[in-house]
Amino acid sequence: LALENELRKAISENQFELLYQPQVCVNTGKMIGAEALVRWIHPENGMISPVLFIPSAEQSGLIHSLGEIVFRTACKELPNFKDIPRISVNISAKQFHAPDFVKKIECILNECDASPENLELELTESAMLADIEDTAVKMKKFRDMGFTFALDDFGTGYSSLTYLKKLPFDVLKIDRSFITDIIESPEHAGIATAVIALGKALNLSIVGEGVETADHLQFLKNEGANSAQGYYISRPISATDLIAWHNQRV
Ligand code: G
Ligand code: G
Ligand code: MN
Ligand code: NA
Repeated sequence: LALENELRKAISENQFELLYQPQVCVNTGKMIGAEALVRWIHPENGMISPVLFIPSAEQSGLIHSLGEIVFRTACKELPNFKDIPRISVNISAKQFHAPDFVKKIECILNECDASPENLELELTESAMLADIEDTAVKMKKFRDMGFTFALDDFGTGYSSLTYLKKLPFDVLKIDRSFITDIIESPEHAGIATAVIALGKALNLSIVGEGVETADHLQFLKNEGANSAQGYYISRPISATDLIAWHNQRV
């Protein structure tokens, strides 16, 4: 409850900042996009990771206003990223299923004069589990507006193939837990290979997450994945650093 109250205050004072983690094409090394990752800049405790406050935000319902802050911040920073093909924003299940979610997003786009063409929404499997019909209807609305969709953390949830077939995703993100061990574990490598093949069969673009070594990157390239994200490429960085990083690559 102490955390919840602090979080409430943080939301009213907007103590949040977005970092961006670049994603690159495995073949050319060119930047294809970046994922926005929220950080709480606490006045006394400094930077706090979302793993420490997103669960509390979800439980308390504060995720709705926190999610709005995140999306608004990304929209406001978008004009600075004009040469970056796409910025992905994480959306929690609870946030996505709120009855007024589509309307809220439309309002923020208007307010910021932002266009969804370069925006991608990242959903996890838990988001679909809640209500596949609601998910399908909302995804359609967002796609008509110009958003694309990524399925995040693939392999860690229920990984139902029904979701993949029924829901219009553009990108499949292989969870980093599978990438971490590919060199040491033939089983993990096998899973990663199978997931890449599955995604390709469904015409999805495959992003490997948690790429920490040259071997990880080479593996993804050999297996036909499209892009990579991870510390080997770059840690999550500030908006200013992201622009510099992008300019230095092209
Ligand atoms: O970047 P990092 O280690 O800090 O992220 C930890 C977790 O928090 C990841 O699972 C990531 O998807 C999640 N996360 C990061 N930013 C956001 C956000 O803006 N909204 C939501 N719902 N989750 C986020
Ligand atoms: O669940 P999601 O994929 O949104 O989470 C992204 C999280 O993974 C963030 O917390 C980010 O900081 C973290 N991350 C990004 N790249 C790497 C990596 O190469 N290794 C590890 N261990 N974590 C990473
Ligand atoms: Mn993500
Ligand atoms: Na992930």
